[in-house]
Amino acid sequence: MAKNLTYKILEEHLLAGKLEPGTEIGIRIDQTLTQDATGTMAYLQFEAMGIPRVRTKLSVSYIDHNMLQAGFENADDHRFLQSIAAKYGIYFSRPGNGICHQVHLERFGVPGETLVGSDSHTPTGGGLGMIAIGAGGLDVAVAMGGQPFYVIAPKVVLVRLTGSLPPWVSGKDIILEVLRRQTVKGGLGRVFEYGGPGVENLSVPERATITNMGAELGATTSIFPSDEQTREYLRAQKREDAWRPLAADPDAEYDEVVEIDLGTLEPLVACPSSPDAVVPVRELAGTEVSQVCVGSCTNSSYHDLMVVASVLKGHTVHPQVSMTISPGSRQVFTMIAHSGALADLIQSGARILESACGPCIGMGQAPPTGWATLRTFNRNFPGRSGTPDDLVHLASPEVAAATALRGVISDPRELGEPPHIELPREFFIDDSMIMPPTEKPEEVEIIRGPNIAPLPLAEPMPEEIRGEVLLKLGDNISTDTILPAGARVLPLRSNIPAISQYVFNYVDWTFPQRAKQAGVSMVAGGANYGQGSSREHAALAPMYLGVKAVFAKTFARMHHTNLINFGILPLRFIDDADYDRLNAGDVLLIPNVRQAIKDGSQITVRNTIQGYEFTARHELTPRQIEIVLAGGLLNQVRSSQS
Ligand code: MIC
Ligand code: SF4
Repeated sequence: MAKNLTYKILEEHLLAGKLEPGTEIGIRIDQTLTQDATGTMAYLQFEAMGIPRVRTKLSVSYIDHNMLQAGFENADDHRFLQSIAAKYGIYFSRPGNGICHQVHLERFGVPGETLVGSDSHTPTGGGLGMIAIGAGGLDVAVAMGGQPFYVIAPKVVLVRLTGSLPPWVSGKDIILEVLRRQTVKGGLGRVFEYGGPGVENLSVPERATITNMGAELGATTSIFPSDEQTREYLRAQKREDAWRPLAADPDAEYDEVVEIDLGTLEPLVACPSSPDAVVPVRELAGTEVSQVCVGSCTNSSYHDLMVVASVLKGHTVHPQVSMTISPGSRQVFTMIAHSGALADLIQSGARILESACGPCIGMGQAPPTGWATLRTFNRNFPGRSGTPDDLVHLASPEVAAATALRGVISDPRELGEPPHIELPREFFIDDSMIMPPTEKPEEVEIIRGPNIAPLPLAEPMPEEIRGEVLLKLGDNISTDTILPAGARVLPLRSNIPAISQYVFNYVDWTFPQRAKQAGVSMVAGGANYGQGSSREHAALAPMYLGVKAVFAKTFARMHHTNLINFGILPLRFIDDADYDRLNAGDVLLIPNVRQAIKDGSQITVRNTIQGYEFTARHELTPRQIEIVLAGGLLNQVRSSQS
C-alpha cells in the first residue's frame, strides 16, 4: 500500500504496538534534546533510573531559557546540567550558543530520524524531514535510557501547498493560515504532513517556522519531505552526509487533506490572546504598539533577521516603540555581524538581546500595561509576556519590521519592493560552544547547588478519591495558566516545593494554600485542557499540592501524558451537561477507583454536595493504567527494575 512519509518513518522505528491511528505505539528514539527549564527535572529523573550512560544515537542538553541570572538559581542549574551532560554521555550546548530548536536544526537534525525533546517546539526538526515530538522531561529521560517512546499513532493530515508566496508573505503566514482554519484544538491526535508542488519553493528555515508553530495546533508533530532544499541546507551547514531523500509515495493515503494556494496568502497576525485568533494584518493596520520583538525558535533564522535589518537600514525605530532582537543561534548572530546587518539593527535603535528565548518566555521585556505588543513568536497565551492582561500579537518578521518603523501595526506590502535575501551557500560553522561528553565519566562529579531539591514522588493511587473541586475553568487552558513561566518562576524549575506556590497564580493566587489545606483535591476544565508547553511541572506541582484527578472535556496530548506520568488521573466529561452542572467547591467521590480504572473506561463519580452521580471516561492505555496505579512513571520504572 502506498504510504505517507509519517508512517514510513514510524514504521522504521516501530518497537511496540500496531500502526493504526488511535492505538498506542512504542517507537525507537534516535535523538533527544532538553533545555534548561525542563532539563534539570529530566536529568534528575534520568539519574534516579540508575542508567550509567544515555543509549540514544545522540542526546543534547541546551541552555537557552533560564538566562536571566537575577539570583543564584539559574546559574546553579547550568552548572548541574553541564556536569550531568559530561558524565552521562550528552552533548552540552553552552549558554550563548542559541535556542535549542534553532541550533538542533543547524547542527544535529537528520532526515528520517526520530527526535524527542522536553520542549513542545521540538517539531521544528520536522522542517528537515524528522519525526520530532515534544514530551515531558520524564518521557525524554526514559527515551535517553533506550526505552521506547510511547505515543498514540496519529491520523495524518496532508497540507497540500500549491503556487508560491507573494512578496512580503512568508512561512509564518502559512502556519498562521493553518491555525486560522484548524484552530488550537485542530491538531489533536494528528500529524501535519506538508506536500504538493508548493513545497519545493520553501527553504528549510521557512519549513522549520511552519513545523515549529504546528505545536500551536496541538498536533503530535509536523513534517516536510527531505528534498533538494533539505540537501542544500545541509550542504551549507557542511553536513550533506546526513541527507537522504524522503517523501510520501505518490499515491499515499491521508486521513484528511487541507489545500493552500500560497499565491492567495497575505500577511496575517494572531490577535490577543490565542495563536488561532488570526486575521489579515490590514484589518488591524493602524493599531498602536509599544513594543516589537523579533526572535524565538519560530522566527530567528539568518533569513528572518536579514529581512528585518534590510527594512530598518537607515531608519530609526518609531519613538513610541521599544524593539528587541534575539538571534536564534550563535551562528545567526555571527553571520548578521559579519554581513553588517547587525550594525544596521543597532543603528536603528533596536535593542540587541542575547541568543536565547528571552521575551518569548517572559524572561525580561514584559510590555507596559494596556499597550499592544507585536512579536514574531509562537504563543500569546494570557500573561505569558510577564504583564497581566497583556495584548500580544503574533506575526512574521516582515510585519514586525514594518510595524517597528511606523509605531502602528502595518502591512509590509506598503513598503514597496521587498528585500531579496539569498540563503547563504555556506553558513558560519563553529561548534566550539558545544561540549562533547567526557571519555572518563567516573571522574565527573555532579555539581548540585542549593536550588536543586530532591525529586518528589507521588503515592500509589488510593482505593478511593474524595476531594474538593478547587477550580472550574473554561476551554483552552494553557500550561502557562496552570503553572506560569517568566523571570520570577522559571528559576524554581528544579525545586518543586518552591515552584508549587505559583500553581494557577494568574487565576487564583490562593490555590496552593487551599490545595494544601484540602489535602486531596481536584480541578475541572473545558476543552483542550493543558494546551501549549511540554512542562511537566504543570502536573508535578499540582501533584505535590495533592491534586489527584483532573476533569476536562478534552485534554492536550502532552499534558494528558504528564498527568499520568505523575499519578494524577485525567478524566473526560462524557456529557457536556455534567461539566455545566459541576461547581467549584463540590466534593467528588470516586469509590473503588483502582478497580474501576482497570474494569473499563467508564468511571462513576458521585457529587456529594449536589447529590447526583455522573459517568466520566478515562482514556488510559493498559500501560498507562499501570503507571497511574503505581503513582507515576518513575515509581513504575523503579519497581520494574527491582
Ligand atoms: C514554552 O515555549 O512554553 C517553553 C518554555 O519552551 C516550554 C517548555 C518549558 O515550559 O520549559 C515548551 O514549549 O515546552
Ligand atoms: Fe524558547 Fe519561546 Fe521557543 Fe519556548 S517557544 S523554546 S520559550 S523560544
